[in-house]
Amino acid sequence: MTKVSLIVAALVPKYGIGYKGQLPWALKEEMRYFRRITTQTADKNKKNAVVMGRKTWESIPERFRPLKGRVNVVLTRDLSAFSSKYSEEVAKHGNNVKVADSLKSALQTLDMDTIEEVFVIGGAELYNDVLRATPELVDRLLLTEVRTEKELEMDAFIDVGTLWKKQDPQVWKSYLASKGLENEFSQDNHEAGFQFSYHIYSRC
Ligand code: FOL
Repeated sequence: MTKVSLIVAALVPKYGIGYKGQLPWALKEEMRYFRRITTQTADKNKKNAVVMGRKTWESIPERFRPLKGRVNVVLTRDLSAFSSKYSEEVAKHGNNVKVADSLKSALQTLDMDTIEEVFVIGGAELYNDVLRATPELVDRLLLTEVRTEKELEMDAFIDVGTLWKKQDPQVWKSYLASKGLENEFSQDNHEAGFQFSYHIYSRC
């Protein structure tokens, strides 16, 4: 079965990722990293896919939805409710939006001859389900560690567990280089009262 990369930005040490259905911050450079990493391919004839839960789809501003240049797969338990609610968006973007009721069926839906990398992009329910139930489907975690002095309210957390080990910065650098993104991003970033750094975790 196709493997996936999980990409997430989380506030350490509690791994908070969201509040009231939205990201707890607006970090332009971090969002650029998300967009570039999930869009860029080594093979120009292929696209990447982003798999997300229904609430994450709804959290993305309409003007950015579906995420462009990527095949979007939305997971929902109620396929017909989603299809009727978003029929226009889905019709307009035909091939770029797919709906599935589980990660496994999402992966079966994708034509992997034309897809380079599949990213799981959240939210908390999907991340935690995948990490608990099918960690073997996950090749790597692309985890942005976010730090701040601010008192932030959070109501969504990821449970990384003990199965994952942070790799040396070299591993992150070679992953970026494999996409032609070397030197585009620095490890140590500061924006709007937040500090953030990019990491790759692999299974122990
Ligand atoms: N992973 C990381 N590292 N950072 C994130 O912010 C993140 N966010 C999600 C999943 N994984 C993440 C889910 N939330 C957009 C909005 C919310 C969102 C994911 C994507 C979005 O609008 N993206 C546009 C870029 C918008 C812009 O340039 O401001 C895109 O094209 O990717």
